[in-house]
Amino acid sequence: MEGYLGRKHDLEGPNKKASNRSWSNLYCVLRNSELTFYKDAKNLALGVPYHGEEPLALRHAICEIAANYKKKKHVFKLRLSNGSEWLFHGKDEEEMLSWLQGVSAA
Ligand code: I3P
Repeated sequence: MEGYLGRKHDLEGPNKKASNRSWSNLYCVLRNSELTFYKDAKNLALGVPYHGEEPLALRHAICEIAANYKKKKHVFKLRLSNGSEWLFHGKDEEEMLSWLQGVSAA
């Protein structure tokens, strides 16, 4: 699946806050148990990931609704096996839940 989501890097590793903590609206692509980010669909077509980032490996990742995050609605949290944590913001409940399902099943 693919589409735009807001993304915020919360933790770089266990108990280590991410340095860049701002929200970005990114074109997200979920394939083969990996989540890759692009600035937009054109950059996906060109094969150019956002800021040259490596895809996130979703095996052994944990994904759940970010119940503690109160500043936005429709946010879910992804914790990777390396301890890093990311928040993702969907435009509505339905979009958030379909990504949550997709990422959980990956
Ligand atoms: C961050 C930006 C984020 C904010 C974060 C700030 O500043 O304002 O939106 O997260 O707060 O550090 P900057 O853009 O200058 O990097 P929230 O939207 O979740 O508040 P935080 O450090 O408390 O996570």
